[in-house]
Amino acid sequence: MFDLTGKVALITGGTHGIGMAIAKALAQAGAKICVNDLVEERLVACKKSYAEVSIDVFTVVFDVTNEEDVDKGIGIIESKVGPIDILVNNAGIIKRIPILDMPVEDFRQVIDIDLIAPFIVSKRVVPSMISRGGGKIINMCSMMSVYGRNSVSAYASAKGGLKLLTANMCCEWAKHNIQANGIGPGYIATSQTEAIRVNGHPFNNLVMTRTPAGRWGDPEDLAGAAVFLASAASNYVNGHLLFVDGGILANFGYVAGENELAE
Ligand code: NAP
Ligand code: GCO
Repeated sequence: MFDLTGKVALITGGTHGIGMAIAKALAQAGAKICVNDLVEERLVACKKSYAEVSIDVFTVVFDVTNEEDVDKGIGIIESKVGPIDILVNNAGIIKRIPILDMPVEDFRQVIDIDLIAPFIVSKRVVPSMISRGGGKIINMCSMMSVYGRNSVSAYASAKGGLKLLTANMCCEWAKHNIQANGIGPGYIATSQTEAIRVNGHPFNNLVMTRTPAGRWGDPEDLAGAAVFLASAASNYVNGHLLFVDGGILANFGYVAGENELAE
């Protein structure tokens, strides 16, 4: 039930980080992998990394926020590889700026990429899924789909919206045997979190103490959840947000030493 042989998967922004880890996992389960990026050079560079694990990745340049670009890019995939069975809306950015200091253009850019782009790409891919009897959509949500924190208002607004866009995809497309679910990673060691992960950074200390697993997540920690939500194993799972977070959302406070909080 976890076999993806014969399936075509598009992972947006899959040239590194979480997207690449998920793409490699879907490939290991049998899927043919397609990734896009904004920049050709990054696609050329990622091919080498995929080839190191014997994955012949199909790459295409398009901006997920541009409807025309998306239409062309998906058209290239459909003609060169085949219709998309699994769509992972992974591409995303974050801007950590307090509300009062944040230019509206910055807020809008995060919403465009993290929320409106999954709408645009899904809208382009789903008609073919419907005509072929079904498909899988995985939206890359976040802990910030359910929590805010200082300085990430745009990101949390986008990821919160993406959680409910996922629910609406479920409501509208379940009858076509399309399952749309989200993955909510905890704090994962990628370029997105580099700035807050340096040793001694207060946020690094917070993550290390608040996460029961006692570590930052690796992109590969998300692989199993992605294969599950991309496969027949999740055919009755829909509109769900699956957190993969080392237990942080289950933890109200600090995980202090064994007995410090015992009495
Ligand atoms: P990342 O390393 O920054 O990767 C993001 C990818 O999205 C990059 O390949 C980037 O391409 C691509 N991208 C950005 N804007 C794009 C656009 N307009 N068109 C096409 N591609 C675009 O980040 P990550 O940590 O792997 O995150 C991947 C996803 O997981 C994001 O949605 C993020 O919000 C989410 N997430 C991350 C964490 C975490 O702790 N890292 C936790 C929860 C959720 P370029 O490199 O060319 O810019
Ligand atoms: C931040 C982090 C988080 C993580 C992730 C948590 O600045 O708080 O970047 O947003 O990336 O989204 O799920």
